[in-house]
Order: sequence, then structure tokens, then C-alpha cells
Amino acid sequence: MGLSNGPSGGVGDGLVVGAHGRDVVVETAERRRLLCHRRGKKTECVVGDRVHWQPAGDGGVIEAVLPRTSLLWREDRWRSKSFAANLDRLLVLVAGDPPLAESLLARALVAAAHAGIDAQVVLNKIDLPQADAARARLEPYRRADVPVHEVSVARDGAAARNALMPLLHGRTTLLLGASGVGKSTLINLLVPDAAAQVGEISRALNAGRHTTTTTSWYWLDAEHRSAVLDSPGVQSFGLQQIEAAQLASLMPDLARHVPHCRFANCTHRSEPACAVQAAAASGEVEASRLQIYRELFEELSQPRW
Ligand SMILES: Nc1nc2c(ncn2[C@@H]2O[C@H](COP(=O)(O)OP(=O)(O)O)[C@@H](O)[C@H]2O)c(=O)[nH]1
Ligand SMILES: [Mg+2]
Ligand SMILES: [Zn+2]
Repeated sequence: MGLSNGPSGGVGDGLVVGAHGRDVVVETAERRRLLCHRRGKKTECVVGDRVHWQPAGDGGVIEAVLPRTSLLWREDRWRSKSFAANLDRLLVLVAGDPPLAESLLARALVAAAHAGIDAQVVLNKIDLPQADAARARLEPYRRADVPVHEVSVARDGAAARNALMPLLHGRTTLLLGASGVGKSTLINLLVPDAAAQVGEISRALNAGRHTTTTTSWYWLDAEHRSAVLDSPGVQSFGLQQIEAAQLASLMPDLARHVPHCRFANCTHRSEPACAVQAAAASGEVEASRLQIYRELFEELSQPRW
């Protein structure tokens, strides 16, 4: 599938499968790929966006970005970064080695809840002894009804495929995980021509170097119905887009206790008759989760400038 011009004349529909700055790779309705440019703020678009484009020169120009069903992004003090638009699902990949980055996991789940995206966890490397510790730390998430799938991508690829393919079928899924958890190994297992797929997009964007900073798009099937998106190693995950007062409602294990706090505006830190703190004291809410809540609340309460 090479880069090509669209039909001369009319406006086309397309899907953004790569983006860097003002350069956007659009897959047309006929499954051809076209390098488009966007003109200004009005047509700012990210991977996953549906767009209208118009032929221009050798490529195209983005005319309009269609309304999104979702947008997942992270925002820290200085900048915000979009992962992708129109996602159906977030899969957070974790492992026992490197040790489970619980703060990253918790943040990703909060961001997904805020964006209205289904989120599930995949514990990889269950062949390693360190998997036991990770499994134990995932227990509060299981109890909060976050599905946790266990795989060993490198040691039992067939079982991993069988476990994960049904989750990906017919959807657009973002794969997120700290560096070293096995994202690339998993992509290569699920997408045999992954290198060719990402190569075509990065050549179009004229930059191998960009592949490490932008979200990559992979089709899982010839019909282009199931896609998995790989986001470059995420170290920090700012949640400045979220109000501190909203936070507890986005953490399902805490949220179920919130209606029982005495004060409607309870922040669950030191107020009397706080049902969240009571649940933590009784062990119903994991201490680590209340701790993460407090750290995030503090962070989101800082003045913004
Ligand atoms: N033991 C074990 N190692 C794995 C497994 N999956 C991936 N790895 C290894 O973990 C390391 C990091 O994997 P990689 O896919 O590059 O991680 P990424 O940084 O998330 O893309 C590599 O050495 C892989 O071979 C697994 O299921 N079990
Ligand atoms: Mg990798
Ligand atoms: Zn409370």
C-alpha cells in the first residue's frame, strides 16, 4: 500500500494513522495512504482522528476533523500530549520485571475513566518469579473490577495470542506500558508485518526519529477493522486535565464509598465520618490506593500557571 494522490477534485474521508507536527498520514477510504498537511489550529488532529481532506500538490490538506468519540491525553505542568482519538479500549501492559509501576498504572486508569474509555490490564512475563509480587499488587485492581489478563508473550506466544486477540477484535486499542514490559515483543507477535507497517508511516513522515515520539498505528487484519496502537515508552503521566475534586469518582474502588461520606464535598484526607478513609482502615480499600489518591490529589491541587 504505497502513498498516492487522492481522487482529483472532491473532498475525501480518511483516518489519521500517523502524525507529527503539521504532517499527517491519512489512510483514505480506498485504503491508500496520503501525506497531508494541516493548516492551523482549526484542523489540529491526532492519530485516530477521522478527517476530511482535499488533494493539494503531491498530497493533501486537512479540511476538517470530525467529532471524536474519545480523546486520551496526558497533561503535565508544561505541556499536554495526546495519545490518540476515537479509542475503544486501553490495554495497560505491566510486568514483574521491570517492577510494576503502580503509579503509572493508576494514572492511566484514571485518564481512561476520565476519557470514557474501557481499560484493562495485561500482566506479561508470568514465566518469571517476579510475577507473583506483581500479581499481588494487581489484586486491588481486580477487586475494583478491572480485568487483568496474564500472559507470557515471549515464552508462550500462542496462549498470549488466544488471550488477547478477542479483546482487540473489531476495535481500536491503545497499548500502554513502561519501557521493558514487552510492548514491542507483543506487537511483533500480533502483527507479523509490524516493521513494514510502521516503516511506511515513518517514511511518509520523513523521519525514522519521529517513530519514538509519536503513536504508531498497526492493523491486525486485512479488512482494517482491528487496530492496535503503540505509544512510545511512557515515563510520566500528568493528569492536570482532571480536577482534584473529580479524582475519587474516577477511581472505582474509592468511588463506591464516596456517597457514604458525611460531607458532600469530602476530599477523603482528614474529614470526619469519611467513608473512604473508613474503608481503607478496614482493609476494604487497599492502603496503596488511598496513598496514590492522596498523592494525585495533592498534585492536582497545586496552582496552575
Ligand atoms: N521472561 C520474559 N521476558 C519477556 C517476555 N516478553 C518480553 N520479554 C523480554 O523483555 C524485554 C523487553 O521487551 P520489549 O518488547 O523490548 O519491551 P518494550 O520496551 O515494552 O517494548 C526483552 O528482552 C524481551 O525479550 C516474557 O513473556 N517473558
Ligand atoms: Mg519497545
Ligand atoms: Zn470522604
